[in-house]
Amino acid sequence: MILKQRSLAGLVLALCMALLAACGGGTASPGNEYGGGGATTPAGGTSAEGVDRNRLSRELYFYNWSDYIDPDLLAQFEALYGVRVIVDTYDSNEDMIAKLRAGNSGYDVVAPSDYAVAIMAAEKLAAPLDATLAPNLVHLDPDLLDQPFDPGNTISVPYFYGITGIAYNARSFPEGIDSWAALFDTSVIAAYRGKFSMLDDERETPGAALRYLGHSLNETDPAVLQQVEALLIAQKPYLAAYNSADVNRKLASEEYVIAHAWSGSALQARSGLEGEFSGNPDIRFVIPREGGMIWMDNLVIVADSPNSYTAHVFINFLLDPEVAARNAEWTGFLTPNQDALPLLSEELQALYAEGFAPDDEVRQRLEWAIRNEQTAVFTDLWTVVKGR
Ligand code: SPD
Repeated sequence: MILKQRSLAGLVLALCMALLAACGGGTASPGNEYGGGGATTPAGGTSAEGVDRNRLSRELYFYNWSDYIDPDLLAQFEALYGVRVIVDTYDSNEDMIAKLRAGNSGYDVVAPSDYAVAIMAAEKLAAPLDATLAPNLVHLDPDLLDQPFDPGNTISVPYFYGITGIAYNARSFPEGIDSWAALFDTSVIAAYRGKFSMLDDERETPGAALRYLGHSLNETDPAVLQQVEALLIAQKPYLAAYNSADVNRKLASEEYVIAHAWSGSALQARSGLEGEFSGNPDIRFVIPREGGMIWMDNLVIVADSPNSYTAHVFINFLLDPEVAARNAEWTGFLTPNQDALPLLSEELQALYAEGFAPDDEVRQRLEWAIRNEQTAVFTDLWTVVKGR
């Protein structure tokens, strides 16, 4: 697929890494679930780029959202540093945080969304970030740093951002979609009963319902939340599932004709994922006129990570503009790396312009989820809705 094309610079980088691995004379390391095994550890010592190889662990455990890192980058990282990155995946901030709360998770790096960074900070689940170990921070867009959920970026580094709206198949909806009614109005959704999904997410799905009803997605007035609960319960019999895991695949295969989706997942449905599934050229993405969510996922080192130094090196690697651009091409999400933007392919930029990224007009209709004492109520609301 076009999104997986390698730039010339990327090819050169990969060749250099392969050469380094071949000449390193280090120990062989096994592959992981993404492949990429068999690379050799480069010789020890501190490299020219300032990494002290003697402080690197042999493995790093990355707990990440599904379909959210180009597997080739893991192989590149292993070839460069001799560190095998093991990736486990989750599909909601709450699932990830529950694992960390239990303690001894074994994970080194996680990717919480904005409001979830605030939860991790409050519960002391994150390790301090040492900016001197991540010089590539200079490549990030300053407008996306120093956010209210982590002033000064003391524990988090922007990874990707995105928007949440409706992905649909243009052959099923030739007139297009412009309202959340397409997912909530029971007189409308009856026509595609069992062929659509909502995100399995305690902030996203009540948030979409709130915007449909004309409210902020952070509204916590009990009377309004009663309406949200009623709307979501009325919708349930028509849903195929609450699904945050493989909406991309099910839209691409046309098992779903429409879905509540993250922008990058929708773009994956459109373009496919190399080695995983083929894209579907009829997939479109829209932020409904009532508005939707904007969010940012961030790299955070887990408080009890024994591999904090290696975690910093991994984060710094992901912040390299060439690496960040490749990752954005693969995932379809929006990179906060301003020096990666000129490296993005024309094909990806055309898809962004088509609606898979917000323009100035759409940005006016987007809202961030905020975490405070009041919004904690969404956990209870979601438990009630899921239990019905
Ligand atoms: N498949 C990757 C999905 C990343 C989603 N980020 C979470 C946004 C939460 N509002």
